[in-house]
Amino acid sequence: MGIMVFNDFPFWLRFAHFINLIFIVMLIRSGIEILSALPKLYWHDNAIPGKEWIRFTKKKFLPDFKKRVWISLEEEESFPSWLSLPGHKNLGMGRHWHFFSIIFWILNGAIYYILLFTSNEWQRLVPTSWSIFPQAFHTMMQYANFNFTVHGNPYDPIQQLAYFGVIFILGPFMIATGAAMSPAIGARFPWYPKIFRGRQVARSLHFLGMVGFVLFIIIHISMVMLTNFPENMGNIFLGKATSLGIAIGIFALFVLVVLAIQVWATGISLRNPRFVQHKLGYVIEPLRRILFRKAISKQQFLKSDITPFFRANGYPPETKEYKDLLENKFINWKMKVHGLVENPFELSLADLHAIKKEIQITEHSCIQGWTAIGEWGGISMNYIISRCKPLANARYVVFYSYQYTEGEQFYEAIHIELAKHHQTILAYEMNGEPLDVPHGAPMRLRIETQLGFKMVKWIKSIEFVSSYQNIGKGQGGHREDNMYYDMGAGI
Ligand SMILES: Nc1nc2c(c(=O)[nH]1)N[C@H]1C(S)=C(S)[C@@H](COP(=O)(O)O)O[C@H]1N2
Ligand SMILES: [Mo]
Repeated sequence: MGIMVFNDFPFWLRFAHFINLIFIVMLIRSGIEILSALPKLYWHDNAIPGKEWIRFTKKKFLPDFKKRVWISLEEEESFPSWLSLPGHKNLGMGRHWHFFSIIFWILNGAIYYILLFTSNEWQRLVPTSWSIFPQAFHTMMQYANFNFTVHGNPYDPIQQLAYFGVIFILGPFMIATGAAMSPAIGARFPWYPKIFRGRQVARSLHFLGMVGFVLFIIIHISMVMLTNFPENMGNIFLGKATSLGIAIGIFALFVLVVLAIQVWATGISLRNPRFVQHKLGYVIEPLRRILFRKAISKQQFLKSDITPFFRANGYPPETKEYKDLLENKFINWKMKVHGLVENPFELSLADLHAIKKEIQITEHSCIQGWTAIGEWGGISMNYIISRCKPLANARYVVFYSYQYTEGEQFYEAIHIELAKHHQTILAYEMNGEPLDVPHGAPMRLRIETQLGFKMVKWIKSIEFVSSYQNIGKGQGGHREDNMYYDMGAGI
């Protein structure tokens, strides 16, 4: 191949680089926020407390319910705002920023790829000969002698390999491991997370990829500053070399812009989370609906896959009403089905047992990050739907719990289409035993394409509604109301 002569960096390339950095910083900080909700990483989907390969918490958490029910909300850590977006236990906010940024990061990346390959710019990045490796070794020796100004076209072999690796390997790897954590994707394509040997491995790899990005950014910026700073700054921002004074000026301005965006996003998330939940939701939600609306669960794990210790979330109900029911082994329990239906009715435990039992072995994904596989036995939501006959204007199904948290009844609303999925069931058995109290006795919801928080435990009643605006704080569920989670719980 002849020697390519490159011109200055084109505007689109410099612009894409700038946009990329803005969103990468956002993704890293919001990702760390998401990590803080379960600051433990595992190599197995059983995610047994104590078996993590790394943890960022000193809190005690026991894998048994003998003395009391430990709930996974107790595992959340409060990370500082300089580190995570927005910090201080705000998983909901972290997720909104992460998903918002990912849309634009991928879009920017896609445009960048297209322009790269429709121009000759790709030839700066993509090595076209194996000689790159001996050359890189040679360059390494020069680096070792503190000679960092190795000339390339414009990159030296080490730079070329590093940039190629980050752009064409690490970037796609982060998308692939991120997608493997989605319960909707894993439910529809159970083989997909298996490529990574499960969601916990994907989560661990996603974390290591983030560490890779951070290291790359630190080294990249250091090298830009240590090797011919004015020329580099000029190339990155103006497309051509410039003087030291101007270089320092643009660098300072650039750092300021990135910082200002971070400070603003952090502040607004802490001060007005509802605003962020709604505004970012407008962007994220339609896309999520297009991607996941049709996704149904095709999971069927083996009995041997069942997780020995299945975490619980949410403390069991403390009300007298529930305790009385429990004392009488739920003989007096009656679940009410009502709202926009032709035929409201009530169900007792005896009624439940007379209805055809569905059994499924599925993987549970808590929004905080842990997973567990369990076998669930119960009745299909389609039974409820066919029996109560929802009216034409019934769009959502609301599940109310016996449980109250700080005076508010736990509930979650789901779209009626979701309720019709064949693996959406009302479970009264877990792993072949009657459902125990920590996991939702006498009956809990299972929706296998969603995150755990939608699966209401200790169910008291079911209501069909046209809108959830007048229920609770109107956001579609207790967690959406109080923790600003996103109602679309497929990722
Ligand atoms: N009533 C009620 N249901 C609830 C919760 C809760 O706090 N209260 N927590 C949810 C969350 S966040 C998860 S991950 C699952 C956990 O189910 P498990 O306790 O059976 O593991 O229950 C969901 N259902
Ligand atoms: Mo959860």
